[in-house]
Amino acid sequence: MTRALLLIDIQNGFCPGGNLPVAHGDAVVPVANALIESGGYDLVVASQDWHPADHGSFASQHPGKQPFEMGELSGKPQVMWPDHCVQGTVDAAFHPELLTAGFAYVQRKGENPAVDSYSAFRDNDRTALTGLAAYLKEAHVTELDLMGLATDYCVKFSALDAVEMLPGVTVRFIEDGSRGIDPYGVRAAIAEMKSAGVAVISSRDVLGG
Ligand code: VGL
Ligand code: ZN
Repeated sequence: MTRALLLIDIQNGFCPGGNLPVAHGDAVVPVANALIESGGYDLVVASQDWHPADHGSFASQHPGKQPFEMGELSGKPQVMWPDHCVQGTVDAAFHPELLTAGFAYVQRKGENPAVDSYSAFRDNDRTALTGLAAYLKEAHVTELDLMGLATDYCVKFSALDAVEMLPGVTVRFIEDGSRGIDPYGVRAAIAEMKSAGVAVISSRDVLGG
């Protein structure tokens, strides 16, 4: 059995003070750190939203569009986001208190300006793969727990892709280690993950006590 922890987008941009803040996004940091230090995982990997400054998911690239409105990107419906997690900026850096030193692998995503990439495994158009599935297969991961930001976007799409792209791997979503953008979206995302075969667990299930 090889257990991996996948930390999704625990970056300044999604924490209070960031450009696309998730309510209480920083509350996931102590949960991640406790899990990292628990010894419960053979490896810890992370994803990082990593956009060029002119990324097509940014409302700023679409004249007349406001953040959080629906728009289009490459002919497909796309939420217009505030500029966020621009490559090399503080907004794109991991939260400063996150224990990153032991990360075995970091998967950056969202670098193609013409397509968004919520999932850490592939672009939203489901054609371009990141290297994450190949990495986890190579490492013979059999149990994958994931958590982070945001539950209703990048965590959900990563969990669904993990089930689909890593056959035979047990995928679990750590609910208290995640926060979402929209409360209704979070509930729907959890239901969707469950029906896809993702187990919903608490960090206590890993830490004990
Ligand atoms: C995310 C919206 C845009 C996320 C990333 O990490 O959930 N959401 N980019
Ligand atoms: Zn993004």
